[in-house]
This record gives sequence, C-alpha cells and structure tokens, in this order.
Amino acid sequence: MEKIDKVYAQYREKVCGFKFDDAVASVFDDMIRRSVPGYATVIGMAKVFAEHYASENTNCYDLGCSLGATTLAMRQGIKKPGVKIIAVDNSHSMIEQCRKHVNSDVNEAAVDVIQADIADICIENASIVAMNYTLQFFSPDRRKELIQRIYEGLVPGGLLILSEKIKFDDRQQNNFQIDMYHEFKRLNGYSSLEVSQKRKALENVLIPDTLETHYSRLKDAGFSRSWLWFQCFNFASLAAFKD
Ligand code: GEK
Repeated sequence: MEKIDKVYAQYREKVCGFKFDDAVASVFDDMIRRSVPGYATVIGMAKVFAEHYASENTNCYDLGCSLGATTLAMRQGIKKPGVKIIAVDNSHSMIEQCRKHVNSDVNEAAVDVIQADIADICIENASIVAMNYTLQFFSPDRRKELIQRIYEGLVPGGLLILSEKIKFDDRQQNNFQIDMYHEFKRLNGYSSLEVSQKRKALENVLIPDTLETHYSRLKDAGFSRSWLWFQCFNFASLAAFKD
C-alpha cells in the first residue's frame, strides 16, 4: 500500500533542514508526486527519451535517482543492446529502496545502483544523463564543474535532461509562480502548515537558479543546444545536446 506523506503535518517548534532520511524515503513517491508539478510527465518522458537517444553500448545515468523512478522509466524505453543504466544517490535510505524496486522490475537493461555523491562519480560513455530535481540540492559553487563533467562524459549526440525548481529575476513573476505553486500543493491535499514547514525546511537546502543561469552554464560547458521542453510554474525541464 502506498504511504501518504505526513512528514510536516504536525506543528514543529523548530523546523530543521530537510534530509533524505528513512522518514522521507518511506513516503517519497507520494511526496514528490504531490509536490512537483509535472513530475509524472517528466518521469514518463524519460522512457521516450531513452527510446530515442539511448544508443548501443553506452551508459545512461540517473543522477540523484531517489527510489529509481527515472531509472525504471528509462529502462522501459531502452531498445538498443548493451545499454547500462547507472543510478546514483548519496542517501542510504533512498538507495536501499531503489535497489528493491530495480530488483522487482521485469525490464532487461543492466542497472548499477550506486550509493555515492554525484561529485565523486566518473561519468563516461553516456548517451543520456538524466538529472531530475537534483542539481538544486548540489552546492551552487560546484554546479559549473559538475555540468562540465557531464558534458565531457557524454558521447557526441548525447542528451542531458535537467529538471529543476527555478526562480525568476522579475519579482512579480517570482511571487506569482511561487503563490500558484503553493496553491498546487494545497490542491493536492497539503495543509498550509505542511506547505510552510516544508518551505522552511528547504531554505538553504534547495537553492534554485534562474533559467538564464542554467542556459548560460550549459552553454559555457559546451552544450550547443539547450531547450526548455517542459515548465509548470517554478519547475522546468531542459534538454541539452552535445554535438
Ligand atoms: C526522481 N530524480 O524521482 N549526490 C547524490 N545524490 C544527491 C546529492 C548528491 N550530492 N544531493 C542530493 N541527492 C528523482 C528525484 S530528489 C528531488 C530526486 C526532490 C539526492 C537526494 O538524496 C535525493 O534522493 C535526490 O537527490 C533529489 O526523479 O526530493 O525534490
């Protein structure tokens, strides 16, 4: 039975920084589906991207794989022989459950599930790198170097899918997108208390960039084409290609 996210349902005297621990991992599927607008579309499309862009004898990376939703979607879509998925997360709680999901999945492509920091892994021979809602948790001053390593690790024609919470330079737009995003969460059954305590927990933990910052970082790394293919409020997904 799917577990319902009640992590921030009770009033807390002190709200500590958000952690990907057992309490979060055990309700994560419900949490992310009710908290990230367009999550089902973005994950569902990982299957389609894999169908089109996972090429023979290459690797597909899922950076910040959590429970393995993107990994399993890509695995369903892989058509070419010799493709291996490398799923990486530094949370022990997430990786334990991700392994269980991968082991009970029936699709055939090889999958390595690795507990590691994405700063420390080698990215090589990649036709796809999916980084869904993970860069936002990575130290801002190391993001440029990580994107550069992803670029270097992609084969020519390779694809980076980068999904993120974003912010906006225009204050009015930023307020509008955030307000409507909070309404989206209430629509999905979160109380005002849950919304405000979660927001507090994510302060200084989830640090969003603007779309402009993403585009210029991708360009500086060498990506010749970066396109917005999905956006709902302050959540966006980009497809960036290495020529
Ligand atoms: C999905 N992509 O379901 N190294 C490795 N993992 C990290 C790091 C790091 N430095 N920092 C954070 N994580 C998934 C959802 S969730 C997004 C991704 C969210 C991991 C962290 O442990 C968590 O599992 C994941 O990145 C972010 O499509 O919760 O909003």
